[in-house]
Amino acid sequence: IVGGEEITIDRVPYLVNLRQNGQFRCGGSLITPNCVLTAAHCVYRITANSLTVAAGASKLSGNAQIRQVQQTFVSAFYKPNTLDMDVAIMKLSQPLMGANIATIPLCSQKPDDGAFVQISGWGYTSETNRQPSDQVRSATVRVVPRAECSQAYEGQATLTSSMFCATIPGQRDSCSGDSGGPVVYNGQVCGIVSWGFGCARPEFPGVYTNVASLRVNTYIRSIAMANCL
Ligand code: 4AZ
Repeated sequence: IVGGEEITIDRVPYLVNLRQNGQFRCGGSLITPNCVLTAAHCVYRITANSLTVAAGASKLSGNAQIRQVQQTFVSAFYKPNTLDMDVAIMKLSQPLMGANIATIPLCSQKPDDGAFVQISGWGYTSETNRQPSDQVRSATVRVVPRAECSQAYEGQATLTSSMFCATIPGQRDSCSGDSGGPVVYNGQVCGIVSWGFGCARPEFPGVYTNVASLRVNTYIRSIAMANCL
């Protein structure tokens, strides 16, 4: 997270981190005690048994509750080259519960243009300082109108209906390592950190998977219904 502030995990008890062979990789959101919502690009072509999920600790180095990932469900519509439909669900071997751990409901309506939404994670604190933050951070960013964001990325990347953009230009943004983590609005997870050109560059908003888009929402709910309850 670039800009924003250091927080403690009790402020974002649904935020978890994903590790591959013990090494921090991505964020995620606990949507039921045994399932985590994340980005497809965080788990694509990675074997589930190399992955663990950590919850309930503010610091990456802290005393977290850790669970094995039992199975990953990457959207069949995910396109690795464009990051269209960048959504996956991880089923855990055992439920996560206890102090500073809670689930968050799924969003059903995309936040309006101009709405302030909260991002959080352990990702880079600047584009150039290429290391995760040991302490969890959060920032408030503003949803950017689709036309404006499409124009910003014109000729370089395509904004699909499964994506939306948010930023405080030049000041606050998600960055590498925040991927997979939540965008929260009205107590619901409305976005998944997905991509962007650099971090907090004034001309390039952060891009998020639109949890409320019909295809994304249908996918998440069908996997959750069958595997997470
Ligand atoms: C990344 O590399 C990444 N500024 C995530 C989010 C953003 C940029 C890069 C958005 O995982």
